[in-house]
Amino acid sequence: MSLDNIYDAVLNGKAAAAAEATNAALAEGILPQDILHKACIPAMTEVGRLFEIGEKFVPEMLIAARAMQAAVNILKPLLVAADIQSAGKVVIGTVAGDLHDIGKNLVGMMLEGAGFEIIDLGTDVSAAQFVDAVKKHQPDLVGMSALLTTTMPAIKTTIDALAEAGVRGQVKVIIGGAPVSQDFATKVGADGFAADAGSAPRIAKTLIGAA
Ligand code: B1M
Repeated sequence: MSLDNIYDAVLNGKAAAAAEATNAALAEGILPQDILHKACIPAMTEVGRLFEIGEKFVPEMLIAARAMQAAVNILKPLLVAADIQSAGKVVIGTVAGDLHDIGKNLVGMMLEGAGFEIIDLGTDVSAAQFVDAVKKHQPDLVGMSALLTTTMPAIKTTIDALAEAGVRGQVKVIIGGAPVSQDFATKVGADGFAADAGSAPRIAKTLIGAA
């Protein structure tokens, strides 16, 4: 059955098979939102769970995310046309002075896999750019990634800038990156911390009350 094929293809990181099974499911008349919610998202949730318990690793998570992307690329125009509600909108970026984006991209893909709409600001994103993006896109969440001990303070600078601009109250802030911890998140006033891309969707949903 096509949904099982899509689930297996995403779980095992087979992009071509995921695309083929998605097209087959659509041809069978399965709704795009059912393909997303009953095959793609459960598969990525399982990938995240396996990553959290150490049974999958970063490369496997990346290829699973790419396989899911292959399915989502087919579904996206159909979902937009059907006006499916997203799980929430996330503005995400790597903070000022920091060019590391592999982890941030992975988190973005996992969030997208969980049904979030992602606005990716890229790397070296200044506090002002985050503020402008919040004003422009009105997201539910702001996600910040920092990989350097020297750029971690930019997370606090950005949170402070959101407050100064009067938009801190309208978003939840989730942060992560190798040197970042829950303790640091608490100190700088972030709402949440995710240690890895596997747990990020669960924590993001909890933060906006969509868990
Ligand atoms: Co750089 N680098 N790097 N680097 N680099 C580190 C981070 C470093 C630990 C290496 C080392 O010295 N051992 C070190 C930092 C030391 C420190 O600050 N204490 C370091 C350094 C020093 C530097 C430069 C200063 C080197 C130099 O030029 N002298 C320089 C800085 C450039 C800059 O940013 N301004 C630099 C440059 C680079 C490259 C450009 C060469 C490259 C980045 C390429 C890219 O990202 N496109 C690079 C890389 C690849 C690394 C290492 C080797 C790998 C990072 C990575 O991608 N990990 C790294 C050493 C290491 O970590 N072993 C290192 C895989 C990735 C999946 O994990 O990013 O941790 P990670 O993301 C995880 C979690 O942290 C979490 O989920 C992800 C997936 O599970 N997460 C979030 C991340 N963001 C999140 C956001 C969330 C939630 C969870 O919510 C929004």
